[in-house]
Amino acid sequence: MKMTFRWFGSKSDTVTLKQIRQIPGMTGIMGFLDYKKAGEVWERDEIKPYVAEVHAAGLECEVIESVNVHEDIKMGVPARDVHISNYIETIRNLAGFGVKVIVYNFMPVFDWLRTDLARVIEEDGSNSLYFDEKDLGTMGPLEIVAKTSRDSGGFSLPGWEPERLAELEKTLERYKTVTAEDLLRNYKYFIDALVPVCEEAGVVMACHPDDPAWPIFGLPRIAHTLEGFDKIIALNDSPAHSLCLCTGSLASNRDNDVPAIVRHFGRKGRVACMHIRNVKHLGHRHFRESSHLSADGDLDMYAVVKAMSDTCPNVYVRPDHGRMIWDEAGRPGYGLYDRALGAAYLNGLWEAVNKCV
Ligand code: CS2
Ligand code: MN
Repeated sequence: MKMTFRWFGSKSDTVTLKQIRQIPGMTGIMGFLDYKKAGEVWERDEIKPYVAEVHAAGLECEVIESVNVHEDIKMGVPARDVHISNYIETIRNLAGFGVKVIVYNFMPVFDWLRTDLARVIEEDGSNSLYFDEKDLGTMGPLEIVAKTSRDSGGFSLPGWEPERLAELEKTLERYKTVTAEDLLRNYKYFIDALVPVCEEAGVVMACHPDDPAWPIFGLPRIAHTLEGFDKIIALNDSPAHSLCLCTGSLASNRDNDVPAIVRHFGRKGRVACMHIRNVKHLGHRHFRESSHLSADGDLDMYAVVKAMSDTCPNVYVRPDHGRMIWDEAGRPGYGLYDRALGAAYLNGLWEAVNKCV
């Protein structure tokens, strides 16, 4: 396990590299240029200073996240070829600076979705990201986007690029004729084009699950169950076509046995990295994010870490979203304190699991 932390860059993150470096066991970051639009090339002169800053702080930068896939690729329209060649250029550029894993998702239109970014947890006064499908029913896609931007406190949120969402109405309309089968076929076209370049450049593509882990707003979604990921993995046999198993995204759907999913793909050698967080179910399609501790949520973190240790012990890991605690103000889900506690807890589980053989 290589423990890392998501970092949005010195201009955009409330958390500093020095703070990240001081978290016990931290080896690197999962990086992100939060201003890039889906489909744009990540240029060498943008990547270079970011990576140099991370290295100067004594951290590695081997994983990059949210190199977002343009909707034309997911929809499979002719314009996709330009976006695919841009994506390939980005892969080469990132590889040139030592990046080994690229995390992305294949969700139409939306990345993750919540109905409240700061729901107060009554027991202790902390707050966290929250979802209740009932609230969605009354809101609809345009309202939820407006609400999320309003509530984000001015912070950029991964997957919620304003340019992409400005086109929302049009994009939703264009998706009306795209089925889950089409999406899978378009995925194959995309990944088949990337894999030879990845193999040559020494980069692994890691698909992040749909969040929440079921289709929303009638849009096709294919990456949220063991069976769905089996189909995705079968699209291309290369180990360069891999997964980023995000436990909180997967566990939003109670039907998912997350440790079993980790074991299944870990044994196949198709887990490149993991995002680890916990969720607390409050009803049907109604949950909030909890602290990482097993006792605070519905995921058995010991079982998750054990599955990882047994089947994919060398993966990159980061504590995904944390709650806002100790009066911290920052980007929803991405403050320092609770994620640092999460990392410390995961390090403890890791030590215990590996000593108890
Ligand atoms: C994040 C995602 O919120 C999360 O779970 O990990 O936004 C993730 O970075 C993207 O989906 C990857 O493209
Ligand atoms: Mn995640």
